[in-house]
Amino acid sequence: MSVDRGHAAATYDLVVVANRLPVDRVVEDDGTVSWRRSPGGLVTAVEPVMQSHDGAWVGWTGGPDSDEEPPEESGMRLVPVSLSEQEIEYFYEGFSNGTLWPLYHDVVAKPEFHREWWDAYVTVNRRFAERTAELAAENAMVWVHDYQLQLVPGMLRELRPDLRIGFFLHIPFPPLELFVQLPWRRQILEGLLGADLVGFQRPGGAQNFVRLVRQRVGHKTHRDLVYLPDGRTVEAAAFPISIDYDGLAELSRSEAVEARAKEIREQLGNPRHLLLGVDRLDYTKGIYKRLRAFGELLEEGTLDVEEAVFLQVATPSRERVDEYRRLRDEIDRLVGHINGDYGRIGRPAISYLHASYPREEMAAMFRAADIMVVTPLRDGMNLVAKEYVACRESNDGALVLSEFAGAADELKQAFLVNPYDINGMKSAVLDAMRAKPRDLNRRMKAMRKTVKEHDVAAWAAEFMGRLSEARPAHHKRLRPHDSD
Ligand code: GDG
Repeated sequence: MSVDRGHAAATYDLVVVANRLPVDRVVEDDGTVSWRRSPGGLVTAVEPVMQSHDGAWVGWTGGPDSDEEPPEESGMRLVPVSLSEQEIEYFYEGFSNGTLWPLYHDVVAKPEFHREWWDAYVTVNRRFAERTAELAAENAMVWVHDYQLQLVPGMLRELRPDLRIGFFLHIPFPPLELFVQLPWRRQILEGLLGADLVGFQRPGGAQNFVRLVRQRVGHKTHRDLVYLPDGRTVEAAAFPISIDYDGLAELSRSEAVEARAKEIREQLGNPRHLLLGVDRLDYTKGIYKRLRAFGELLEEGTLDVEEAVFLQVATPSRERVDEYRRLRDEIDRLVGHINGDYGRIGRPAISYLHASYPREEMAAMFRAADIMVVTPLRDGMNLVAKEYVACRESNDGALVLSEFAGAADELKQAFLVNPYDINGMKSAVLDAMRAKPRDLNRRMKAMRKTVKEHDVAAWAAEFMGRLSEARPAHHKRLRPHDSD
């Protein structure tokens, strides 16, 4: 129960802690400040749980030195954590996105290790932990999110041993052989072990974590449980994240979206096959290799622009990080080259959009596309694959999906590919183009059923349910005789 609501000393039964608050600060032309709910599944996911609890959300506003508190959103208090310009550079762009992000994604780019980045990571994690410790009611549940905040569970446990702490990692958790490159590997593992429940997208992530804890920290483990010397037990498990299936399916059925989907196809010259890619412009998403595969199909004459057009949306992302600038240049060059060689007047082979769009426009693109191409080199889950499926009311359309996306565990009826195998991707695209409508129908129906049944509300309920069963900190579990 909350105490002194609206007062500085108010406390909450449930506290969500994430790098970003679920709202963006918008300054209008006349200088007035407003807050806009930011797109993203996490708010939708935790909204129902938040409404039945008395909830607060702790996060950064996205700008420097701002601790202005936004108004409540969906019944939860939004509590800002302020970052200085230098912390944005060292903690966010540096350690989070220049060290951990590439290290956790199979080292597809080279992680950089800088001691001053690490120091900022510790400082900012401590700020999040301290703010959360002030806000959580006695025995409250705290749900910490993602790679930017891996030290928070441990720091919070020290400040508040009464709390039930859950942590969910949205990105992959790497195998031991890669994780051990990290000079601060021990501190990160100890940070995570502050939680009662550590959630991952795939079972492999949980296994990697438990193996590391056993081999590198020396704790006893049994299957997905870790036994700590103080008698606490930490559980590691997979909770594959999902989308608001019903909400998106409904939007995609609207007349406006249907009309817009038709218009998009017309504007692209009504090709027989419209291929679509939608990604943040990130080197993990495999955009370059995917477009190369398409370019080769045109080069060989297997396809031509009259029959197939590729629409690629690349949402601007992390533009101040060097590696992202380089990627943008490389893709610009490749698209220019393919369009220069194979496009015709009014008919580029690739329609490349470096911009972000409203939800309705995204739904219209999903409805318009015959083949959705999702080929990350590594991805925690990939929500775009699930969103495409939710928009295919007529059970048509094909999904070409990387084996290395978490979504491949559930979307088994997709045309699965190894995104490093350009020939393999070319064949999968051709298979998808040539598949019989009956085959596509069968595949899409099965995938829609999976995503509908396992939507984001189910995901949040499962995680929270498991966390609420976690033993309180003082409760000692019996240890097994053996560990594995
Ligand atoms: C991380 C993990 C994991 C994209 N462009 C626009 C737009 N989007 C939306 C998509 C989708 C979301 O952003 C992107 O989610 P993804 O899952 O594809 O990828 P990440 O951003 O890398 O997310 C990932 C996820 O966390 C959740 O745990 O699945 O593996 O890397 O919803 O539709 N939305 C709008 N306009 C755009 O231009 N409105």
